[in-house]
Amino acid sequence: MAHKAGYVNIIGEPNVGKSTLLNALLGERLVITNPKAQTTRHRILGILNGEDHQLVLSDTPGILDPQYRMHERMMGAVEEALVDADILIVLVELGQKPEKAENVLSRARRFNGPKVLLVNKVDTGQEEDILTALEVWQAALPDAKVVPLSALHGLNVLELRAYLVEKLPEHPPYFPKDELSDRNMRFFVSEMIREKILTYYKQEIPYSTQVVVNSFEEGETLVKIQADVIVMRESQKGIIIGQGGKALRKLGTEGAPCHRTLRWLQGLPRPEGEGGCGLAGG
Ligand SMILES: Nc1nc2c(ncn2[C@@H]2O[C@H](COP(=O)(O)OP(=O)(O)OP(=O)(O)O)[C@@H](O)[C@H]2O)c(=O)[nH]1
Ligand SMILES: [Mg+2]
Repeated sequence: MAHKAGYVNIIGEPNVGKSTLLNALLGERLVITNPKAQTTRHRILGILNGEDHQLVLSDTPGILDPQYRMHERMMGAVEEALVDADILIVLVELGQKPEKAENVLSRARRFNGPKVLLVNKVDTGQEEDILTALEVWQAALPDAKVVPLSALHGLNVLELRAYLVEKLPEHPPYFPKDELSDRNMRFFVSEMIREKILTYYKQEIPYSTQVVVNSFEEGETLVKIQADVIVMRESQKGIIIGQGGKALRKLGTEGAPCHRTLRWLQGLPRPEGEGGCGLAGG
């Protein structure tokens, strides 16, 4: 049988669950997710390899009206994802209204290939609300296949994966079949630290922060990381460090399930349970 391969690109408003869906389709926790909006800043590929197919999934930043230079770069990543998509996934969440999703819908209408509109987070609503949502989204994007989804709880994820494989065009693989992403380890390590910053710090701090990884050293059960956390203002530096260095210590030592993901990316066997991340020094 001929090999099938293609780009499946996920777009949607901030916080609707795009990164959660990418992870669910891959069956791995590759990209970071968070209850705070604007978690994803880049386009990130997650590659799902099968014997006779390769799904190149792409996570993108949530679509918004750019207010900063970084937003402009983030929206550039969304536009790029629209250009090379073979199949487009438009992700919305239950409770969201098409009238307020013009940013997403106008981009989806411009796309000519097969498109799937997924109504995510259906675990949060009643059947009646779900049925109504499916109808209004179908009316808003008539040429899309509209499907309810819970990316977090795995509802319709396997079915979606099978549908995407079925719709893939015949094509040789775009990436070597043992590759899992277009991004390197250093990138994922910095993302994992950023995820902790999103979780532990309030207000504007996560949005004013960048992380640069200088080194990481992998042991059997612990990954030791040396990284710089760059902030925009001097006052934010104090907040990141906290009283007596308490906040930074917490950031540096609290467990994140990064060890497993890092080993998975390298094709290494993984220990049972979830390993921790250690940040060396300040
Ligand atoms: N209840 C419920 N929550 C979900 C579901 N999918 C995602 N979430 C939650 O929604 C929040 C946002 O998820 P993300 O995957 O980070 O969303 P995103 O669209 O990638 O967000 P940005 O990168 O900020 O644009 C997280 O707290 C997820 O756990 C779902 O199916 N049900
Ligand atoms: Mg995201």
